[in-house]
Amino acid sequence: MRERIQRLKQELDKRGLNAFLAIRNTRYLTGAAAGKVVIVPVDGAPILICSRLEFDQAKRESWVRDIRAFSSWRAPLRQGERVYFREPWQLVADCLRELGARAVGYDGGRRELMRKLRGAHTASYRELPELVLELRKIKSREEVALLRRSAKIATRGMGCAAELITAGRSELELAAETEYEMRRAGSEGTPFPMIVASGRNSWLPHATATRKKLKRGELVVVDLGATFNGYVSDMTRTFALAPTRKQIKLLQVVKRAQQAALANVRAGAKAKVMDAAARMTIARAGYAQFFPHGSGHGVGLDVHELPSLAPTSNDILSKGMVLTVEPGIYIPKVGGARWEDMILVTREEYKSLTASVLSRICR
Ligand SMILES: [Mn+2]
Repeated sequence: MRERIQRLKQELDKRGLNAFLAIRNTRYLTGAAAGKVVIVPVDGAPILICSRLEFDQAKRESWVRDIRAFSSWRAPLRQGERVYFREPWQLVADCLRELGARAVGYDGGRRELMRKLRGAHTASYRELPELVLELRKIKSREEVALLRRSAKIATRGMGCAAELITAGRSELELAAETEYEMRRAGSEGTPFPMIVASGRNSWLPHATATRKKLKRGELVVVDLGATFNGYVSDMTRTFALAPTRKQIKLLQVVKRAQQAALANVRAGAKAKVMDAAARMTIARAGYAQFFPHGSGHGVGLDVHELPSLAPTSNDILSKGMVLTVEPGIYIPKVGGARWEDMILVTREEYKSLTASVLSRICR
């Protein structure tokens, strides 16, 4: 984590900035889930700013020594509490003044805080969200280990969902049982509301889970994720209950499209080439108009990170990236199918972090 700060400092130096305010990347840079802003000066130690009620947690979680808490009102303090009776933006302004920062980069977000900060400390502020996002693209070994654990829990959840796919069960019942199983297996929570989309819900790519019961003749899209030490996973399988021929074809094409994308993974390859391979497979089957999203995305502390696997992407794959590959086809009145795995890009190709859960796809 100190290395992340070092690399960020190099980027600041290159751009002639004195300091960087990270609002969206506090956990990545400091290790603290608690924490509002981290100030990284180009020379000197980072300062982590949090609310008073997060102070003890931030101290426990972070390697950063300089932790300062704010409180909007004056209150009696316990011994050892380092609390400034300031608004958050005032405390940030004080820190920047103390550092003599005249050129400050920041990672976006919190418009209100930035507006007030501009009024409280005069400096040139530059919004540079890509600075930390670029660093986050490549995962360290420790991060890969956590993502592997997270993916393993997701795979276990998917195994549970696979067992429960039966006509008569509701989408919500399936989601509840699966989430319970993942919690038991060590997940800190779902990074997004779990999707169980059956029948007419299956062709809505962003459906969640409803009281609707599964029926024969339906496709069921299950998209879920787990969280381990903050690192999330993302995996999708599509199940079929007494499917029609057309539904089976849909499933086969989507799996083939994923294989086509995966065949293009290696360090140095363009991300959009993976997407194009999946898109071409789907187009050849006559379904081009039914694939409205990208073919995948990076995963880390957030469920959608760089690289992006879309036709407009300029990302180049590198060793150490962790990403999902998830083509989908959604045909109204027929069904929706999506197939998603998480992979680690290696020098020559990739390693899958989610296991297959191939048995019992069709009932
Ligand atoms: Mn995904």
